[in-house]
Amino acid sequence: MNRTVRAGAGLAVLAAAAIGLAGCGSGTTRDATTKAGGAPATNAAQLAVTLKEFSVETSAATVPAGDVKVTVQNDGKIEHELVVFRTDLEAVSLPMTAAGDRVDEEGTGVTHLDPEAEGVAGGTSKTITVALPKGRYLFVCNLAAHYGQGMHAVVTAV
Ligand SMILES: [Cu+2]
Repeated sequence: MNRTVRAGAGLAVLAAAAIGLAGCGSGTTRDATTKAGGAPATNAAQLAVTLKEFSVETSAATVPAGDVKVTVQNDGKIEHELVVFRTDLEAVSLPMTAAGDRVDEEGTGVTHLDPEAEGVAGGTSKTITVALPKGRYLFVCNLAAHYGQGMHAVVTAV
């Protein structure tokens, strides 16, 4: 008897949570729709990044500071990714992990930014929007050994 009562109460709680989540979700969607018609979408600068074995090319070396919509196109045959670091270090001098095959995303002299464009398969693209305050950034593919083989580019936000 007690078990039945508890199970019933549990279901009621779950149902309430589900309703709460649904309500929350639709409210968020409405907000997002409203905002999409406003300033953020039109204000975001655009940058095209092309990845391949083994290079990172950007459509511009300089972007306006602020939100930047980055379209990451993988023109290579293998998977790549795009990771953005704020840094004043030379393009080939980023701190490396102990294994020595990747940039240490927590390393000294670099600040790792989110989001990343991860797991971009050959021949596909992903789009991310990154907030870039005025400063110097390195766009890197941080899959094992890819940075070391030349997958990096400098972008300056002004
Ligand atoms: Cu790569």
